[in-house]
Amino acid sequence: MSLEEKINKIKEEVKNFSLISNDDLEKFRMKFIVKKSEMMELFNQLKDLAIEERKEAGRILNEAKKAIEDKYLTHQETLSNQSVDYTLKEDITLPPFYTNKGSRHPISILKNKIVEIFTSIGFIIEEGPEIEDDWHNFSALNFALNHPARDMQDTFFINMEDQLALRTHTSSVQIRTMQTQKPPIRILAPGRVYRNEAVSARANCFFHQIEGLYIDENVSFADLKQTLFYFVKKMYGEAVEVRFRPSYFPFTEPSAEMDISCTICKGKGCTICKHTGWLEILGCGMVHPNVLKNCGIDPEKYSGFAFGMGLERQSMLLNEVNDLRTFFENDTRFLKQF
Ligand code: 2NL
Repeated sequence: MSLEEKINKIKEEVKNFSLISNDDLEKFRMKFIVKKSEMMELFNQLKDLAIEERKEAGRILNEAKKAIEDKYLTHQETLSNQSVDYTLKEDITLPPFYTNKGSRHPISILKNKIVEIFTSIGFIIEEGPEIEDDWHNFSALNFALNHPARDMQDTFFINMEDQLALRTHTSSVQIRTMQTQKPPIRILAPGRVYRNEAVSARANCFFHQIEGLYIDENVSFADLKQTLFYFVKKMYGEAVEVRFRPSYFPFTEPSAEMDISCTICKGKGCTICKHTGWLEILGCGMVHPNVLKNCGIDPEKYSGFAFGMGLERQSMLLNEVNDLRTFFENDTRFLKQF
């Protein structure tokens, strides 16, 4: 085949090559444009021709090369314009549809922080049923038979025959854990609890608690204090001060309430701390020997500490919320501030 015939053959191929996609464009480039392509190889053959033929053949070859490049560039441009459609179909001057983005509930935020601090020092999360029997909620915890918390006025009973009630604290979770696990036990029990109370700015018929329990050999009140010191410093900052006041719970002996220096006025006195400089944040104590016995743990061998705190109270102090009911109304104008 003469050079001229070869060129004509290529011209025919170029003409019939359909360039629909970017893929086609690349195949076209490989076949006709790159240095090693069939087309470009023809330029090497010019040197085999006689001088007078070489001039004419060179002209035809360059013409073909130009046509190839033109076809390539034209289709490249068309294809690149096709890939994105910039024409506006909507009226962009209209206001957008309003959407309400969800956010974490302030009680969940606080719970997650507390869980994070205690799990980082080896406590494990435990959960249990919200409907409890009398034994797990009261008897095992050393409540006297005539204790007022057992009254209908204070507790929501569901079934009087079986003495089933909505749990009034998450202590029942710890009772269940002590019955089924051997010490050492280090657990944290977060959850919702229920009390038969008139709803007001300071009280609700349900709220959220986190209780903690640590049982092992030789656990002392010093361990209790150090663990809770660690917790409040992580939670409220290194500068926070702590004090313990003697208290009473049926399930701990001795019992104490723990205060921190007021986070708002730094202990100087303000309306939040009622000018005392202190905020009460939790109750605690050494687990009563009767409670250990009730759960099958030998109080001669083991001892432990426990603590409990209400989340709504702490969240109110931290965020200067003055009505507890706002936590349960699910008004997004309130919730999205956290
Ligand atoms: C408070 C006080 C407290 C406990 C909870 C507890 C649990 C078991 C045994 C002994 Cl199984 N104690 N829990 C102990 C002391 C205080 O809560 O003011 N809560 C809101």
